Amino acid sequence: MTNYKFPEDFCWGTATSSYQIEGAATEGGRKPSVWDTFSATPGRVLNNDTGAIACDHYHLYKEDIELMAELGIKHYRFSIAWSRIIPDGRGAVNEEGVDFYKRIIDCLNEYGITPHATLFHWDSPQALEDLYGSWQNRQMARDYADYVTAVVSRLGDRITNWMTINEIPCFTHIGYKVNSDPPHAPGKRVNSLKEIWQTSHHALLAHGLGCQAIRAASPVSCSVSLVDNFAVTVPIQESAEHIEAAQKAFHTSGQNGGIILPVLTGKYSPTLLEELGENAPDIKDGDLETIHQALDALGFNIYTGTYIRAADNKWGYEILDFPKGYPRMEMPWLNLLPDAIYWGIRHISETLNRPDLPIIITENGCPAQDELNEKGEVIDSDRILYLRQHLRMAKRAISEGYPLKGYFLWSFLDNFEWAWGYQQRFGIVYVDYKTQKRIPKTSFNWYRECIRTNQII
Ligand code: GBH
Repeated sequence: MTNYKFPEDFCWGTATSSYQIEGAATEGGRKPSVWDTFSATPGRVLNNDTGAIACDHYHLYKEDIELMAELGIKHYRFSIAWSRIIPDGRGAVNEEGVDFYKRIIDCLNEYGITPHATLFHWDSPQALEDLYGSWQNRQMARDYADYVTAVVSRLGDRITNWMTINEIPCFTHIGYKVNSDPPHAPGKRVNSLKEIWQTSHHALLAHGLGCQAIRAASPVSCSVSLVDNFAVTVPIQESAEHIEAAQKAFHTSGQNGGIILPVLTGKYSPTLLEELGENAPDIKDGDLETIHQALDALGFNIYTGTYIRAADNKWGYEILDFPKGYPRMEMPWLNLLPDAIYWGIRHISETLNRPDLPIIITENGCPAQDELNEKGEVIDSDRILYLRQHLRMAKRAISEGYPLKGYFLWSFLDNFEWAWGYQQRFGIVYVDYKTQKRIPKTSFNWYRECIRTNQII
């Protein structure tokens, strides 16, 4: 029989982020983030939805954590909102905001659920956008590091798993790119590709300074990681020439050459820099050393991938378009490609030659057209299909000896899906936004059984 068992110490979890679930946008001393401003601007978010109330997790966190305990997760990844901790972005710390996260962490610890905190999941203080254009300005990295020091010096006695930043390409490249669709906050058009790459360079610096700040402020030894959604190249056939093609393509696919490469190898991809020419970001002396910090793990957010084949051209590979009828989940970009979870892990270990680096799947999941049936259930067998196939490929990576240590399903609850508002549901728990009632979906029961038996069922 095929063995679908996971290692005894495998970490099963779920993930969420602050702006997507908390609500209480004006409570507890919080001030606006760029996402509050962006979603309040008509036409920016589908149906003009905003995160002002979201899942009201700010008030309902106890019930939510109780439900997590019922699910049986031993790990939970959430994010901390900068604008709760330092509402003006820099300067005075709002202790009431800190207290909210103390309550969350204490409650998780009571249930034996290990907290993992992402220090930045896109909701940067609006004040810094107004003051100096947030990620357009190098000062943002220093202000981020001060915010990190404020958090870790206050919460470091209760939590030891820190993730600096979630998905740099999203809030930089999709936040500032001309005509990006759908856009991300602040949704500002900058004039050149160089300015876009400059925003992600500043975010890389923030990550590096953030790592240093965490280690300096933590009262105990802790784990520090980055969460990235690097682009995954999948060989169309698993034969030597196509695997080699996928490896070559990995270095410059998506934003890989200017994000995951500098973080893990200390260098931007030379091919990317050459292609960018005068659009390459300004890199000051010492920046790459700051960015290339030792990490305890890499967080890998994985939803889809790209097929590659070997080609007789100057690159040695070709990126294959998806055919029109290719199977997709409920998002235009979400092509079903479970092999990408395996290849992503393998590319870090093998292609970037970092077999030493433990990998954690920090997000994996999909939206579905979830509906309550007459029995009041949500039978999301499409989500189970998606998750099961991905876990099988994750297990393949483990069986082949790659260092995959954990899996956080995105997401615990249906939530505010950025520019898609509430239309897209990613949860394994259904949220009735009118009543804030939580209804576990069929996938919740399936995942609970996987966790309980430590295998894919
Ligand atoms: C993650 O990003 C986020 O971390 C999380 O907050 C979010 O809720 C979750 O995924 C689900 O979306 O339209 O072709 O330009 C996902 C990564 C990167 C996927 C940008 C969509 C745009 C593709 N996203 N990508 S396209």
